[in-house]
Amino acid sequence: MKALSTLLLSAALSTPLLAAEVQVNDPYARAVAPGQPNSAAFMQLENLGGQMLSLTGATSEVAQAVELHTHIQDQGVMRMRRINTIELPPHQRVSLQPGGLHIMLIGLTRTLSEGDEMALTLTFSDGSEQTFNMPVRPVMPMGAQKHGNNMGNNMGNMGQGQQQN
Ligand SMILES: [Cu+2]
Repeated sequence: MKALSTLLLSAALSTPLLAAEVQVNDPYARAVAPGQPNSAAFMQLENLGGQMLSLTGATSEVAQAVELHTHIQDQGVMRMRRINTIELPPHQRVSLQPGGLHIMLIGLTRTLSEGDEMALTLTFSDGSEQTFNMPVRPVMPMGAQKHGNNMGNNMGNMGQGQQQN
């Protein structure tokens, strides 16, 4: 829970106005090898309020574009697909995790190495924003520790299907 308290503190410092009633838990970004163009961020989003909300976008200085993505099964193959929103039902926790919903960091402007930190800003359907820092750490593809074949590496092949993640 140390990460959470650090997160809440940094969120409080960076957003003086009361943000959406969404609590961000355990955010982290995928470490990628130098030169890799893309990465992804994961976290749990908990809508503490009684109103339906959704995540409508995200930005970060570490990437030229930030998109909301999910994975779908397409004829037995996992593929990433861009989505416009991630719904956050009241009093529920939504997990963004490898192999599922995630925040795609496209066109990295710097290397994301294990131990780094990066900032991310989330925009919600009520117009509010939250900016917070997250650690960069290794994220293994589901079920395997294969090198050099993770989601970030495969973004350029998005139309061709994903074997990992
Ligand atoms: Cu993606």
